[in-house]
Amino acid sequence: MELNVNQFKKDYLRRLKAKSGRPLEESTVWDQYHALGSLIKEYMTDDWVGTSIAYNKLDTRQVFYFSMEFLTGKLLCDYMHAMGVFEVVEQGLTDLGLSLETISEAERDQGLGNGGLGRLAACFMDSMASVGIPGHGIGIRFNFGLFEQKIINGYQVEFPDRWLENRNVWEVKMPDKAVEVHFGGSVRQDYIGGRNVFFLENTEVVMAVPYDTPIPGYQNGIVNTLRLYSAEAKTPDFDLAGFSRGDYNRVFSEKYAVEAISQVLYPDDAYENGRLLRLKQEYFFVSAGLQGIMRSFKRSGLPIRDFHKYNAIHINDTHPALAIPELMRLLMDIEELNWEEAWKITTQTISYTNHTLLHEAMEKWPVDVMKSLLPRIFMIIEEIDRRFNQITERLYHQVDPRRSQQMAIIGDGQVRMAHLCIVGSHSVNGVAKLHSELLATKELKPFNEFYAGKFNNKTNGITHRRWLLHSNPRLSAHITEAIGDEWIKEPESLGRLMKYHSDPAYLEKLMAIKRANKVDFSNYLHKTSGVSIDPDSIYDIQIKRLHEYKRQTLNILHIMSMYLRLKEDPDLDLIPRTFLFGAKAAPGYQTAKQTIKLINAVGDLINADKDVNEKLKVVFVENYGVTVAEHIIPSADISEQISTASKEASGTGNMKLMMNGAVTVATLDGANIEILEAVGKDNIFLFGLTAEEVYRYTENHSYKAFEIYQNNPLLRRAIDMMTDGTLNVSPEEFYLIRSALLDHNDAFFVLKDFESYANIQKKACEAYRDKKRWSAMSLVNIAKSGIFSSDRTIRDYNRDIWKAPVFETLKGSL
Ligand code: NBX
Repeated sequence: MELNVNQFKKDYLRRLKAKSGRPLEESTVWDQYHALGSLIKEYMTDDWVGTSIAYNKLDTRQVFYFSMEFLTGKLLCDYMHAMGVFEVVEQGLTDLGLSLETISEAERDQGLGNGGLGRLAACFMDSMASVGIPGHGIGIRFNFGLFEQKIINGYQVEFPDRWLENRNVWEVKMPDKAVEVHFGGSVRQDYIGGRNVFFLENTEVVMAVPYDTPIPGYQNGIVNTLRLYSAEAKTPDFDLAGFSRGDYNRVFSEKYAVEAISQVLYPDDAYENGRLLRLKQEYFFVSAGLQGIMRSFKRSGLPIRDFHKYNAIHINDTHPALAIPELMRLLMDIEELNWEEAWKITTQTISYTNHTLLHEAMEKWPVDVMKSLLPRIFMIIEEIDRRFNQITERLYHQVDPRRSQQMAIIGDGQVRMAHLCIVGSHSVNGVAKLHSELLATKELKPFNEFYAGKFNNKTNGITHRRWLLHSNPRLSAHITEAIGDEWIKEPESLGRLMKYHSDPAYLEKLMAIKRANKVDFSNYLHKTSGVSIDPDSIYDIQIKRLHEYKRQTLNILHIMSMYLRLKEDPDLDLIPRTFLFGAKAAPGYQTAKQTIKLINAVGDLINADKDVNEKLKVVFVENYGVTVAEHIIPSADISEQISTASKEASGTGNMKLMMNGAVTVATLDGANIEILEAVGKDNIFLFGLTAEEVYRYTENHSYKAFEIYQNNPLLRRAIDMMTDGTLNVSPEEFYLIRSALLDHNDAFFVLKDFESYANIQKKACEAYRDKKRWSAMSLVNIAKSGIFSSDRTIRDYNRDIWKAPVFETLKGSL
């Protein structure tokens, strides 16, 4: 948009006064943030309304991305970049004696996600709008996002994330678009007009009230929508009689129970806890979202039989799987289509992404739970299952009679949500080449054989606008200076940086920028936690959820072994190194919580020991999340991507870090393999077992962790450090970690990969000594990161799966 500094200042001062009731001099930072947010949102309004009018007028095919999680983080600066007003606003605020940096810190992170899956959804929102695809998000407006983490005495302690306590400037409540969602009750069946008709009776009704947030594309005038539903008790049924009888407790506890649905995000990533409330959440937003889509589709006057031609619905993992039976229900019970018609529309509308191979993360719901919470939905699932079994039985009963049972949607008294998704959609994708291949050839092999062509790969990506343009302004400017700013819209043109591969001046500046970013981060860390780190040390970063398969344990055991070596030989020639961890553990995941304590205990020991603390430092950053990541990533030298091969579906932090010039220490897992393909083996440090080897060891039970413990003295001493009193803890403190490694044969091959990890770490340090070599490696990583932009990912999805139109702009279509 067109905006000059004077106009902005005038608008802003008026807005600040109106919103806060105070003049600038008396305003608080929060007043200043709130006024700025509300003004920016207003600047966006015409485009937002215009976009939705244009989509309707053009009868555009639209994409709806259903996700339990949207880990958006802060929005202010992203919005300002998208609208092209960043510099003007920054200048205007400076003129007024204010600081954009301070003001933007007042914004609360929208932390409605656990990790990769939720952040991916947020990146996709940005890329759909920027690429020009009519694509919207549908999810839940949780009152509490992922818990806030404090480290107290080395332990993780969880606190509620009250992100809405001072309101959310970006959202718009849409009460007229609220819909009813029904739970429980029973199904009555009638035969009317020659067909079976189903009615739900005596249900519990919950109102789903949408709150819309604008998602502006990058300087293209397109503004899509993220619609999050909040659960409210239905007012007319709110028991007034009970209320007037003075039965307040019951009345309020019912209201409370209804509203519990959108209270809090479940904090488990890669693990299904099977709570009833979780199933309620899943049906709640899926049903609301589909009813909303159906309502606006019907308003367009287009025939219901063409529903799939105008709507593409994508489900982010199995959490929104009930979209399949719910769409069937709406088409049959409300729109009066028959089964075959409804099935054709449903399967052609829905597509599904799988994000994990871990068995404990596979969603399964007991039949009796599903039946009593969602009786009509369960009937439909049973019928889908029955029809599917009929086909597979006919096909396989001679060759492999067990196969149709294996493939069934309902089995062992449970509904297998992944199977429902595969059967009820027209596309199933994994999130990196290796992951998609393992899905098709191992975990879901029978389905891949049955449905030729349904399985495909869509390698993940990240929005380079947030993760480079916005979070690393120095590097962005350095890039633009060299190759122009086309990369912002066409990230693969970052490849042009390759011509500076041997340009000493360019590389030197690149290293100077890294140094400056390291200073910035060390200041930030000092300000927020009091910890000092040395910008001249190597910043070695592992930031991600805490999970055994991600192997923070391997990293910390290696650090412990370095400590032991240094104690023996204080003159060991090591480049000073800062190991930085950021990670939240699921509150019920005890082994993960012990790992946090272990990292902190090792940090306490090392950081206080004068023999080693010139060369080693261990830092655990509290409350890791999107904003903290934006501060850390531009400063990283080494990116730790060390999951057990085959376990990390893709990873996306790996992409953010490479894009900011960090060099990766990696196993051949997830998208690391594609990073290797992009940068070449000289620009990445590889180690460890391959996925194939991991499968082989697991299948033939030939791995003996204890033997490695016995035969590698340094590793043994590192492991024994957990219990021998070196750390200031009781000997039982880390029993789960120790016993996972030694008594349960180390399911994640930490011991097996230790030696090759230690070797590659040595190589990485040697490479770092050679500044020229390192800076060239760093440059290659940046230059080759364009394919990991989510713009590329979104274009892939759209080309192969959604097939929505791509608009350069909507100007002129109104
Ligand atoms: O999805 C993650 C994978 O672990 C990453 O490898 C991948 O890059 C990312 C995006 O595709 N999965 C993930 O984050 N899962 C969850 O957060 C999750 C949350 C709740 C739940 C199960 C899984 N019940």
